[in-house]
Amino acid sequence: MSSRGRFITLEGLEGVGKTTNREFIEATLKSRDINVVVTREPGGTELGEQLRHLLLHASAPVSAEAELMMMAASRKQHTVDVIEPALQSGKWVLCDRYADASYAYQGGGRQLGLDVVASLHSLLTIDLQPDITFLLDMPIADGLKRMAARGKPDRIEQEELAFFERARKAYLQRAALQPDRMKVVDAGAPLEQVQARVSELLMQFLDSNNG
Ligand code: T5A
Repeated sequence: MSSRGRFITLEGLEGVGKTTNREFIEATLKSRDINVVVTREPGGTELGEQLRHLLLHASAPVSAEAELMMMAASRKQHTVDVIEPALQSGKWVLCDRYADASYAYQGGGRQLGLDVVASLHSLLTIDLQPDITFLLDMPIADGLKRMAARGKPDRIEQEELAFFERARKAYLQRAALQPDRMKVVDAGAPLEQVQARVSELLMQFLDSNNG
């Protein structure tokens, strides 16, 4: 039986460079002959992608609670259908956002509270923890400026600055509580510097995980 794969996640607010760094990490893992499944949340399954469309483009109002439930529904399906089977078969999984995003955006940003997010995850038995999380962090206004260059904002990107400030605070508080897993990277630096830091952290992780 192959040994269990590793679960790597990328987190951070809008425009911090998750997609850019996800591609960089994927290329590094592949150069080491690591079989990696690349996926994202919300999304990653047919149901999850349909929920993602609703979450980002719903024209009718979405309550904070409904938003959390839809994120969690996407996560449960994704975990059961894609992430767990891949890890169990020895593949590594690289995921653009996972549960930390719900603590940040719904717990912090929407002010539902971290306990509510934790209770829902517990109820749904979503207890999988990433082995390492890259939290890309930078001032919110700078990330939103990067996103603005890409066109029309989606439903969540249209939120007020205070919403993102609360989400950023929740991310950083969570990282402070779990420093071994959550690695905060300064995403406001030039891309070469960001990738040098991501690379350094990834190499340390690979060295300690036989990658
Ligand atoms: N959400 C998600 C919740 O509320 N709760 C949850 O539980 C979950 C899972 C998902 C939305 O859903 C919310 C959070 C989000 O609002 P998304 O598409 O995953 O949406 O999130 P976005 O943050 O919108 O992701 P993007 O793909 O749009 O942005 P990225 O990936 O962070 O940024 P990226 O890599 O596309 O880079 C943006 C631009 O900046 C440039 C890139 O070239 C690109 O043009 N760039 C840099 N420029 C200068 N210097 C650097 N260092 C740069 N790095 C990248």
